[in-house]
Amino acid sequence: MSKKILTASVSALIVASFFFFGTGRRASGASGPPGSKASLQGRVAGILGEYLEATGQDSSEFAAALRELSPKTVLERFAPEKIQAPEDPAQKLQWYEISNAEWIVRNKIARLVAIEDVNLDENKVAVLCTAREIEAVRALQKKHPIAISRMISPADFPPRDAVYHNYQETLAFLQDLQAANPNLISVFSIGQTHEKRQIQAIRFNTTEKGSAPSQKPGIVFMGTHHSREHLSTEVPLLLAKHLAEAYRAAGKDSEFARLLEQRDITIIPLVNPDGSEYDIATGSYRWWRKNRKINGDGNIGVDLNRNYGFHWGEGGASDQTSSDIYKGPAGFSEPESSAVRDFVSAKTNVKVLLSYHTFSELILYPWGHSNSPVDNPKDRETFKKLAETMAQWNGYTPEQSSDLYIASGDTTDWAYGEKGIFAFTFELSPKDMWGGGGFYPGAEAVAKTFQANLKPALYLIEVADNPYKVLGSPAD
Ligand code: 0X9
Ligand code: ZN
Repeated sequence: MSKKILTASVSALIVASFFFFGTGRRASGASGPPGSKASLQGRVAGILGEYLEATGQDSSEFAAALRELSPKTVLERFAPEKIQAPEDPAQKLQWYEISNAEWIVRNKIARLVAIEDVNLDENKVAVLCTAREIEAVRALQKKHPIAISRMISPADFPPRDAVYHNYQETLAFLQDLQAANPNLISVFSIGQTHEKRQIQAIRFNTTEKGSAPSQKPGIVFMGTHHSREHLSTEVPLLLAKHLAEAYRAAGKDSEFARLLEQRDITIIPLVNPDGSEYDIATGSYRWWRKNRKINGDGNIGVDLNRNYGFHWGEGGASDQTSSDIYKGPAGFSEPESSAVRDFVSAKTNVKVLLSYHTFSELILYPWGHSNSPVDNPKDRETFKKLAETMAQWNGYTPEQSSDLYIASGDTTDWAYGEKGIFAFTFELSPKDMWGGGGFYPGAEAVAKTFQANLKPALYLIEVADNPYKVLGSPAD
């Protein structure tokens, strides 16, 4: 077996394994009572079998090696979080609202717990503390007429990952950028999710704002189709910040200012806010992948990267609502994928698109639903050239999506197949589970991964006027 195939197979198996471990409900190939060793082995074998069948790859040697791993080893390698000790309830932080908190009493509270927010008009504060700490605050009631009530915790990342942005923080981040750069930036919603959250977009265009059409060459960056891939929100957020700051810092006649003045750039950092909030809502990650569609049979969620309506429902997508790769009842059945479709369809100036995912350190280009390369030889060469150039900077592996595994209904097949857009999927860091943290690579991954991927993003912005120029020949 060549190293290339082994690499692709390992990546695919890791991802397939997460489908199972992420929900504990992927049933294919299961045998034995749920949770038993036989059941686990059966499911691992089932997932592998499905993958090998879908890709038609001859990986019997690799399959045999994997089947020899004990379920415990599989858990340790692929899902270490699942075997960590449960959290100590005494340490669990909870939000409380304390009213009648005048200045004097606020100072007494501040000596006992962390005051996170103060509402001066209503004389109330929000605190985040343990049950024991709030009892100490309660003792102040002997002298002061304060009232204490529990608040529903806003979904948030565990403290060690506080650098990541939840839904509210993402909106605030974008709005702050707009407020500081009104000539360059506009922020608007491209649609609403099942749970009525906004799918927010930030646009960099020195002349057109909001959803107004533009003649300038367009490019779209997106993040977090998959809930647990939070790093894929952070990288586009930092890209937005970088563009704003670099534009302000650049002289009026600088090359960078001129580039931004001639482009129409949209960044949609959080395509699946319902899923991503659900993933962090308990304070421990839930390994959630899909959106939060109520399927009506007790199973929740559609895989948004199987729901785009181009070759929808072919290989590598499931019709089982319980599956982590459930394709949905129809192509574009979901508000999130439909919002992206409508937004991109309206922007006929878009030539390039990049959808960030995690993880495996790959640069993927169409097709993903088929092993055949794209028909048009010039497009094929352009995809390859763009991917290989970007790979020099981030060190990722450039390849056709189907080399990873066949999957239909993804964003990039639709964008290229229906709209002729040069569309890429980046699988960001880490490269694998061993040492990298998988879907949850920690705070230190954010700046590093952004830095590694800045040049590729700027390059795509630069070539968006005519991607064929990378071939050194005139446009069609
Ligand atoms: O399976 C996916 O949707 C992507 N991988 S992830 O681990 N982020 O879930 C890869 C999509 C690449 N596209 C195809 N292989 N068609
Ligand atoms: Zn993904």
